Amino acid sequence: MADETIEALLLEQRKFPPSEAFKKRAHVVGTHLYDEAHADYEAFWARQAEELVSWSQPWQTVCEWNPPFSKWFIGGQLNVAYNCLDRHVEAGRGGKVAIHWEGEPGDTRTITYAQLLDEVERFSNVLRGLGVTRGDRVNIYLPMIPEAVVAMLACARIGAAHSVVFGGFSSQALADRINDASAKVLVTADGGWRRGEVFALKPQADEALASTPSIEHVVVVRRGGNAVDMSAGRDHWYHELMARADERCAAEPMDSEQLLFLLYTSGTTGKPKGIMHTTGGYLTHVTYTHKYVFDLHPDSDVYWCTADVGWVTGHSYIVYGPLSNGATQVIYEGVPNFPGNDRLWSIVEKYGVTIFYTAPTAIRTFMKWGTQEPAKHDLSSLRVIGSVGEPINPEAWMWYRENIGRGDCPVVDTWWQTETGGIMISPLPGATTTKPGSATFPLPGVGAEVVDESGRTITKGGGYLTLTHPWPGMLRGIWGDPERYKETYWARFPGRYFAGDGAKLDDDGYLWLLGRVDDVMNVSGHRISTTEVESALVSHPSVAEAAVVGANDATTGQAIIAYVTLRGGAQATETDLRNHVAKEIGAIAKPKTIYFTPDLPKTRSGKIMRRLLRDVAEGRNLGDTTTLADASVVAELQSRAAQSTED
Ligand code: 7RM
Repeated sequence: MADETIEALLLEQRKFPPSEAFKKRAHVVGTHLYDEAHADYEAFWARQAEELVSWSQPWQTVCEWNPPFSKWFIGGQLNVAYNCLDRHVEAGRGGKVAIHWEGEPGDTRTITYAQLLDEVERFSNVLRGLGVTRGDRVNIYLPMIPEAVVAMLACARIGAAHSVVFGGFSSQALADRINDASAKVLVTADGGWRRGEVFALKPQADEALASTPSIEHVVVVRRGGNAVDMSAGRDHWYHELMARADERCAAEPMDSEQLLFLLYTSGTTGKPKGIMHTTGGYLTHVTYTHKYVFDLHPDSDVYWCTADVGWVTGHSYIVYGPLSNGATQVIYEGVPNFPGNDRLWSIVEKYGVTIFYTAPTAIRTFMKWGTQEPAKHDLSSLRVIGSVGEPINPEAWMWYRENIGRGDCPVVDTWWQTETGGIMISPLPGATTTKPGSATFPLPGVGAEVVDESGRTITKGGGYLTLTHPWPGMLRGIWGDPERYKETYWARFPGRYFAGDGAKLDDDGYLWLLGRVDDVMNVSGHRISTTEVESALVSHPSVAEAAVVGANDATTGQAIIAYVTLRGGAQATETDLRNHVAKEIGAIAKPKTIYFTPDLPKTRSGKIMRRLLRDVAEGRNLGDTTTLADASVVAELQSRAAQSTED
C-alpha cells in the first residue's frame, strides 16, 4: 500500500455521531450487542439464528470448528425459500410488495410476497420436471429481472445449489463455470436491456453450451425480444414451462449445512474459485446484518441495493437478506445514465427509497456528473446510505453524505467479501460514530484483527486484515479443491483467516481498509486477477507475452493496464486485444490501456517486475531497478506512459 494513501487517511479527522433523531427509532443504540457478542460469540449467533430464522427442526450444536472447516447449527433443518417467502405470507403479509421492479426502458412490475411465492413454487416444479433434484447444480445467466430472484429461490426450495454467472461475463467464462460445477440446467434469457439497447444473452449461452456436456436442459426467459435459436428437446421457454407447471410445491426441510450456492470469484491464479455457501449459517448471517447494518424497519422502509445478482452483494443483499427480513425493495434492470444521468435519483424519488446501498465507483461517477443531477429530485425519503466493494476515499464519502444523504443520513461503509458471505466490518447506523473513509469496527459476532508480516497482532498502524474466529456465513470451502481453500485463506497466518486486504488501525481503533495486497485487482468493485487477464491476452495468436497491473484510477478504483509483447512479425491493435479479452472473460476485464513493448522488464531470474510496471502506470519515480536484466526497457515504457498522460 502506497505510503501516501495511509498519510492521506491519517489526516481525516472528521467524526459524525448518529443524530438523536436517528437514535430514537434505531434498532441498536449503545454497545449492548457488542458486549453480548464479546462475552460469547457462539451464544450471540445462536440467539440471532433463533430470533431471525425459522427452523423446522432445531439444531443441537451451534458451531463445530475443525480449523479451517466450520459447520453451523448442526442438526438443524430449515428451508431458505420458506424463510424468504412462505413465513411472511403465513403471517398475513402476502399482500406486501416484495419487489418494485423497474426495467431500463421504463416498464415496471410490482410483485407481492404472495405472488413471488406462487412464481417460485411453479418454477420449483419446472426444475423438478427437468430432472433437477436435491444436491444438483443449476446455472443462472440472466439480466436483472425478477426471474433471477425466482430461479435462485426455486433452487433453494428444492435443495439444488445455484451458480449465478454475471450477465456481463463471456461465453467462455460461462462455460468454465458450468463445467467446474457440472451443472444440469441453465436458466438464461433471450437478452436484457442496457444503455437503451438489447444485449443478447442466449447467443452467448449457445456458444458456451457447445462445450458443456453436463447441461441437459436450458430454460429461456423472454425479456429482450431478440431473435434466438431454440434447440429442440434441450431449450424451453420459461413462460411455456410455467404455464404447464403445477402450482404448489412444498418447501422441503434442508440440513443446515446443505449447499445453497456456488459463486465464482477471482483469485490470484487464472482459474476462478467456486466459493461454497451453505444454508443455516449463511441465512442467519445475511438476515442479521441486513437488519442491523441498514436499521431495516420492514413496515416503513423501501430498500434499494444497486448491485447485480451476479455478484455476492446481489445474493446476500438483494435476494436472501432483504427477503428473509420481509423487506420491500427496488430492483432496477439497467445502467445509471439511461435515459439521463439522474435515473437513479428519479427512482429514489418515485418509490420513496429510504435505504440506498451502492459502490464507491458509482459514487465517484455521480461526483463527475455533478450535484445538479441529484438536486433535480426529492431525496428526502432517504435515511441510511451504504457503500460496498472497495475502499471509499474520504472525499467520495463526504460527497455521498452531503449530496445524497443531505448531510443527515448515516453512511455505512461495509467491508466484506464473497468468501465471508455477509457484512463483517461496518458501522451500526444508530450506534457508531463514523469517520469518512473508515469502515469503523467489526460487527458484533465478528472477530477481526490487523497483524504484521509475522502474524503478530497490531493495535495501531498498518498491516494485514485477518479474521480470528469462525462466523456463520463463512465460506465452507472451494468447490472441488479443499487444498486451495487451505492455502489461499489459512496458510499465510496460521489459525487466522487472511482476507487478502491491507488495513490500518488509527489512534481510536478505527479500521481503514486499504485494498488488496495480492495480485487481485478491484475494478469498479469487481475482482479480477492479473493472471486471468494475462492468460486471456496470451491466448491471442499474435501475443507472445503479457503483464497486467492494476493502476490507481480516480473513478474505477483501479484500472487494468497491460504491457504486451507481440510475436515476431505478428500484427494486432489495442482494439483487437481489448476485444479478445472481452471475448475470453467479459467486458469488465478489458484493459483500459495496452502498451506494446518489445520486451517486458524482468529480473535476472526471468520474473516479470509487476511492481515496477505499476509504478510506471501510476507515473511514479522508479526506485531500485538494479535487479533488472535490461533497465532500458523501463526507461522506454516510462517515457511512453508520460506521453499518454499528456495526451
Ligand atoms: C462484497 C464484495 C471483496 C474485496 C475485499 C476488498 C474489497 C469490499 C470494501 C472493500 C474496502 C470496503 N465482495 N472491499 N468492500 N474494501 N472497503 N467497504 O465486494 O468478493 O467481490 O470483493 O473487495 O478488497 O477483499 S468481493
